[in-house]
Amino acid sequence: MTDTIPDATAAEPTTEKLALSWTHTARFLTTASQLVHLPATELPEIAFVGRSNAGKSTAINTLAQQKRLAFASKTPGRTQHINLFELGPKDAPDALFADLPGYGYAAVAKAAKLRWQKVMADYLEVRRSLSGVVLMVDSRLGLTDLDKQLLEFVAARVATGEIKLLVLLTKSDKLNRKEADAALRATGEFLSGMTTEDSDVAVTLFSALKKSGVGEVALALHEWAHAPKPAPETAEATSA
Ligand SMILES: Nc1nc2c(ncn2[C@@H]2O[C@H](COP(=O)(O)OP(=O)(O)OP(=O)(O)O)[C@@H](O)[C@H]2O)c(=O)[nH]1
Ligand SMILES: [Mg+2]
Repeated sequence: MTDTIPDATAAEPTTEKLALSWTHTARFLTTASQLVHLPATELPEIAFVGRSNAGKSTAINTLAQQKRLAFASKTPGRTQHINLFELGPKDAPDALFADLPGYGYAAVAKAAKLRWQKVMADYLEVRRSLSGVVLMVDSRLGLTDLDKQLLEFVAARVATGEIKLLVLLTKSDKLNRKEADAALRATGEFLSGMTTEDSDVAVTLFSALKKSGVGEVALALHEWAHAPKPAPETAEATSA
């Protein structure tokens, strides 16, 4: 493994290897239990969201090729705060990953559950730097009602391309080929309802255990983080 950090300005096309060396730079930045405590940032932020136990923290660790960057656990509800990770060169970070608390864990007291669902919804609504959402869905369960509610929150900004969306069907090592195809098809059908000319929406199988889908996902996130941002005037002009 080299320590070379990919140069966003390099002319050569980004390969999975380059993208993985970029995700490998992920380091802990800060943790916040409330939105107001999150640092304001101009860096594009990619949020990892999904039901409790869907594999969000494990996916971050796998992409970063680090064992204990984000805390993964057999106990659902492990991630209770919004944890931010910074990526890119140390002196010129170029993106943030946000590990969000999972939703839908039945054993959490109702008040706590509602509180976290609210934090989650508020985060998706107010976080200006949010440029991508990675929704982790247990491939054996598929999209649940809560996942669909979350997608509703961001649908308008996904349609305009302001927020990019990637659904990871996690723990795909637990499925056989036929089940994996069926899971991909069902999720793809739902997502086709959110897809427009301007949107960037995709679904893919992912296994931290088998390390499958890791390179493709790193590449997609690298592209999101390094895509040129349209100037606000241009965005207004095209919507007028
Ligand atoms: N077989 C298999 N198990 C996985 C995979 N990814 C995660 N897991 C397991 O699923 C459990 C939950 O993983 P986490 O990454 O902690 O899930 P989370 O979504 O961060 O959970 P919360 O923080 O509670 O919201 C752990 O026991 C992981 O080892 C995978 O690709 N394959
Ligand atoms: Mg977690």
